[in-house]
Amino acid sequence: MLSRRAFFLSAIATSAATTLARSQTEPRANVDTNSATQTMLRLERRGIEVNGKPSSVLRISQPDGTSGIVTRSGAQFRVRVENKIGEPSLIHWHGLTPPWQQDGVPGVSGPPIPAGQSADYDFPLRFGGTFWMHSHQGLQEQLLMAAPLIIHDQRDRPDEQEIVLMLADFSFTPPEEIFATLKKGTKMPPMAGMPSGASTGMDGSKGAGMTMASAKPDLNDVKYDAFLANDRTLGDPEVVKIEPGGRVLLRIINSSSMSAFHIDLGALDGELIAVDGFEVAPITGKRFPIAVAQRLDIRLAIPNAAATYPVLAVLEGDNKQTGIILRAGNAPIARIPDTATAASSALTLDLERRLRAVAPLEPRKADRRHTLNLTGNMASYVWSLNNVAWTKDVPPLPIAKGERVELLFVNQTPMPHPMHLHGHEFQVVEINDERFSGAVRDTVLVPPGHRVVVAFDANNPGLWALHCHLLYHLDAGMFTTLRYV
Ligand SMILES: [Cu+2]
Repeated sequence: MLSRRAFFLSAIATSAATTLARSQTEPRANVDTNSATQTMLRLERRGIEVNGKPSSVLRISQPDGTSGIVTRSGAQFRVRVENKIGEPSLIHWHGLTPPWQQDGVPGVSGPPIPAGQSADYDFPLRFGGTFWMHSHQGLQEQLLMAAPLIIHDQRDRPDEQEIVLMLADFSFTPPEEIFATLKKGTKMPPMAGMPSGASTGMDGSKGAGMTMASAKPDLNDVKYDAFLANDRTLGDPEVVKIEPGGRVLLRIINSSSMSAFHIDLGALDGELIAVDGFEVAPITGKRFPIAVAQRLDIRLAIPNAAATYPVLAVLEGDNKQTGIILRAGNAPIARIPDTATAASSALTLDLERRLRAVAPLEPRKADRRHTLNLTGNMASYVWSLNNVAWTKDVPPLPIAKGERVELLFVNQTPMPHPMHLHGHEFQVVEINDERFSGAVRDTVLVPPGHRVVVAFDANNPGLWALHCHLLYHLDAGMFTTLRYV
């Protein structure tokens, strides 16, 4: 019984904020029911087959079967979520900036939607881009309770074919069992027994001086049965028809619970034009890293000939891969193995350092800086921020409306952590003590031993989650909140 979500949700179930937020989650009084239609999203159970074996998972889809939502910048996000999975759930709109009561974090933004009930959402969409939605309840995300949330805007080209590529990690083992196994520590991590108060990175080094060669990060602590691209493996991949000589916009979403990848475009050069929905000065390449919860928008110019172009995602630190196949004309489709010829390295910040926001934050001195040491104990699988594993009694980080706030993430553990702030876009402004005007985004990777600073404007008052997006780290306590009015 206790295995489910451990203390994370049981602790917040009784939170006082819960009752307050309940009525505010359903702002029906403000809804102009005449002028805009409401999109229905159903949370449902579904069966899928992975490598020929059936499995029961979850989904977020419209009554016509469409997964997630495609909408436009400037429109209202007017949605009703119906919970038909027979247990409580709540959906987070990852990367959006709704009023805090509609952010979809159980016990922080509001209570979960009880089985058989629904909740309404209604807020304006401030910007466009590639976003996504996922359950923030317990370990439901591991059961593929995630979907694209695509917001078109003036950047989209009418002559461009849009292709969404959702990546996920999949296991036939129930998530509660995966979590229990992690807590038992049957896997021998390099840092087993590291005390939770340890203040240095692995091998004692810290910050910029550390190289990946001297300090092998601890990756992939869950052994997955498959990696999915749009719910399929390379044994039976999605084949997308494209025009020879045409243009393609790949919207890649890493909805994995725990897995980071290198996108491999093979023969094609891609132009990276946005990360986490926000425009960057274009960067051309064939390989792009994507951490958990991040998104990449990549433009492709397709050569004018019949051919197939696999778009692959290779697991970091491993050779397992997944992907889809773009097919121009009637080219024959070759089978792609689900292991790459060479293992992929761990993700680094090499690309992050090169990214430059097209619309950076206005230059301004920070009014406040919070340091968040990313801490944990591999052996007992307790993860924390500043050595505090989150409970509802942890006080929110204080900030004030109108402030420019900086968050300094210092990773003192041997694992990389993709850090996500809710309700605000932030800008990456410093890596290992070097300032620069980096990407605007909502999730940033902090590799072992690294120091990353992000800046944001406190322009959306409320109680907001800030956490590692690795599902089992988040559930184990690498989570906190910040609050302002
Ligand atoms: Cu983490």
